Amino acid sequence: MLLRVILIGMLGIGAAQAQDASAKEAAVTALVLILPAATLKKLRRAPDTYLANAASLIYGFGTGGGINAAGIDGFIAAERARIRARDMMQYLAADVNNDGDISRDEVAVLAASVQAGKRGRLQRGFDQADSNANGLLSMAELRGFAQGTALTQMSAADADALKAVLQFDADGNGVVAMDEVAAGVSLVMEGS
Ligand SMILES: [Ca+2]
Ligand SMILES: [Ca+2]
Ligand SMILES: [Ca+2]
Repeated sequence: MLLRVILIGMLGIGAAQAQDASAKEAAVTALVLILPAATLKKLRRAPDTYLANAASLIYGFGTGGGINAAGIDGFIAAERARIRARDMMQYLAADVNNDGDISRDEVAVLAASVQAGKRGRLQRGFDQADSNANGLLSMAELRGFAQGTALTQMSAADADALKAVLQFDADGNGVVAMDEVAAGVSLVMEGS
C-alpha cells in the first residue's frame, strides 16, 4: 500500500513531490521491487524497444489509450492463435486430395517444392505431429502440434512478462495508460 501511495505521488501531478529526491528514490525502489527481474533487464537494456512494444500492446489491444488485464489476456490468446494458424496452414496446404488428413506422401510432394532447410523442418514437424505414428496427420493431431508451437513461442513466461506491464498502473485504476508506462520507465532508467 505504501509503495502504491509513493508511486501515485511520483507519477501524479504533485510537482512538489516530484522534486523531492527521496520520494523519487523511493518510487524507483518500489518499481524495481514489483517488476519481474526479466522485465527490468529487458527494460534497462533497451528502454525504447520496451516502450515501443508497450505502445503496440496498449494501442493494439487496449481501449481509450489504456489496457487492463483482460486486454493483455486477449493479446496473448490472439498471438497463440496466430502461431497455431501459421503452423497448421503449411500442412493444410499439403492436403491436395482434400480428405482432411495429410499423408506422408502429400507432405513429400510439398517438401519437394521448398528449400532444403524448410524441407527438413516440414518432415521433422510431420513426424512430431503424427502422434499415433500412422503416417497420417489428422486435424486433431495437427491442432495439438500447432498448440505446442504456440505454447513454446508464446510461453507462460512470455505471458507473465506481458502482464508485468500492469505494474505500471500508478493510479491503481486497473488500466495501464501509455503515460504511466513512460513515467515508470523513465523512473527506472533514472534510478539505474
Ligand atoms: Ca489428404
Ligand atoms: Ca496420425
Ligand atoms: Ca492507471
